[in-house]
Amino acid sequence: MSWDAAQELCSQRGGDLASISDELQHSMIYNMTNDMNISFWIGLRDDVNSWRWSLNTSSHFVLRWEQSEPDNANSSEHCASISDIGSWRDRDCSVQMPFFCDDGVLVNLEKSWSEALAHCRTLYTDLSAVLLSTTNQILADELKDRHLQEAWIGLYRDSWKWVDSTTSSFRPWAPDEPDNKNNAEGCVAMSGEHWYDRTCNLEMSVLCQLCIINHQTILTNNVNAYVLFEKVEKGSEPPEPADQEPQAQSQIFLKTKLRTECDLTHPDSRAHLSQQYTAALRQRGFSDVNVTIRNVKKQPNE
Ligand SMILES: [Ca+2]
Ligand SMILES: [Ca+2]
Repeated sequence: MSWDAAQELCSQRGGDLASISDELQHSMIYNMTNDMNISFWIGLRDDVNSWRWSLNTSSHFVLRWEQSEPDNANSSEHCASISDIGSWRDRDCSVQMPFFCDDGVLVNLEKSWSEALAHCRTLYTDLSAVLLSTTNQILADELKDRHLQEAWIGLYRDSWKWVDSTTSSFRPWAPDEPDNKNNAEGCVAMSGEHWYDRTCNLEMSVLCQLCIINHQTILTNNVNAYVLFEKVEKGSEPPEPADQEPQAQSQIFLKTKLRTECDLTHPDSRAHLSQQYTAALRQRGFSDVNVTIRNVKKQPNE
């Protein structure tokens, strides 16, 4: 299943692709899947257009990118510069160049973007945010006057985003990942304990995050359950539901194991989970589904 299809599947079940924002969630999922030897999609995606100002501003701004920018060349361009004609480029943040602090103060020192940010924050307030086209023109003119071609502004790309807007910097990438191979890897899969950026249209299993129950009083801690929908190999799919007259009914027992941070000792969360399983099985052609949750065990902290 492609990443987009995976997200669709999860949202049909009232959930979303899984967000994994800390070590605890990560080890829970790892423990659930480490004997399965598969890769599966999680809800992290490269957001190439996710630009924000270092100065914490909610202002909207008109983007003034140069043609064919931002291009995130070599997947390493996360900071923005302004040129002497007033157009913007994304650039490798470690490139050294002059920069504008807020209020349009040009600092003619060659610094990396983060050094520039630190400099401006010490002596002024921040790197320059360019919210108005007049400001943009003033900065461009300033560069021209000083015979400089390019300078940092306070715009940077916050590239990896969780679909559910979780903010967390927890990212257990595999060594040398994310590498955005062939400039085509915009989605994240987990395999074993590591994450990999992969091409979004790869066919893969899916980790959904379900059991998002709005009963704050019931559930004291996290309310996330992760359910893995394994990629079904061709030929092993369950048969299509038959349109013909009913045949002798057969019963199939399926047993599955789920790890969750939901409090399954509460009947409401059990019911919610049962509904989600029932829907998943119906979609796969099973009728008269009867889901029983048993052997609820509280695990000591792992
Ligand atoms: Ca660029
Ligand atoms: Ca990769």
